[in-house]
Amino acid sequence: MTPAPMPSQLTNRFGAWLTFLDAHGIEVLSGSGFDWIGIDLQHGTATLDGLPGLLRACEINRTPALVRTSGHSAAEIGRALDAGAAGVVVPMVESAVQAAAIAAACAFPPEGVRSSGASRSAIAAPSLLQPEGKVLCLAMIESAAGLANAEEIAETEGIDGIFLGPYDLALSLRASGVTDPITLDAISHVLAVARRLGKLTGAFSGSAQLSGALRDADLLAVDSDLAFLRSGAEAKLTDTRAALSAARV
Ligand code: 3PY
Ligand code: MG
Repeated sequence: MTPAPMPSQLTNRFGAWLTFLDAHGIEVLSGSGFDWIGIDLQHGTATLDGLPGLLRACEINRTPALVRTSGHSAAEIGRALDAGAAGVVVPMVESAVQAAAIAAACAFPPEGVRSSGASRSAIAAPSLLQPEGKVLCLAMIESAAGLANAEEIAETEGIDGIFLGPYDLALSLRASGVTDPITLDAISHVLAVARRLGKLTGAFSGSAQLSGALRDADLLAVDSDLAFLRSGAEAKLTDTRAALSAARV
C-alpha cells in the first residue's frame, strides 16, 4: 500500500476550497498564495465533468488540487484521480469497512481496485503534494459515528490522513456550532488520534476562531470561494462608502 507522506512535508499548508464551477475563479484563487486547492464535488456547483478544466487552471499556477468527492463511489474516486487530482477527500467516513473501501478505490491492484485506463492523470502536471506522483486518500470524519470510530478509520491501511468536517460534526454532535467546546473537544481528539498513528491531518475551517484550534493541522482549508468573494465584495463596498462619506465632509 502507498506509504503515507511524512506529516512534516505538509505542515501549515493553507488551502482554498472551491465550490464554483468556474475555471477563471479557480485560476485566480490558485494564484493567490494558497498551497493547495480543494475542489468540492459534494456541495456547490463544481461537477465531475468540469473537473479537468478546474484542475488545468490549478496547474497553471502549479498548485496541487484535492477533490472532495460527493460520496464513497469507487467510480467517482477513480474518475477524480484520473482527471489529475493530487488526491481525494471522501466525506462522511464512519467505519473501518468504509475506510478500507475508499482506500482500495484509490490504489491500483494488487493493493486496491482502481482501474487503469487512458486518462488525463498521465499528462497532468506532477503533484506537488506527494513525491513520485502518489495520490492522497483522506477520509473525512464529520459525524458522531466517525468520531466514535476515529482510531479504526485512521489506522486503516491506505488511508493517508483524516480530514475533519467541523460543520457536519457540530450538527451530528448536536453542538451549538463549530466553536462549541463539544465540537472543539471532538476535533482535538481526532487530530490527536491521527497524529499518534502517523497520519496526515486536515480540516475545513471558515472561521478565524476555529483556525486557532486547527493550527497544527497539516492541511487547513481557510475558507471557500463563496466566502472569499462575499467578504472581499463587502469589504470593498464598506471602504468605498467610508471614503465617499469622508470626501463629503
Ligand atoms: C464540514 O465542515 O462538514 C465540511 O464538510 C466542510 O467542507
Ligand atoms: Mg461536511
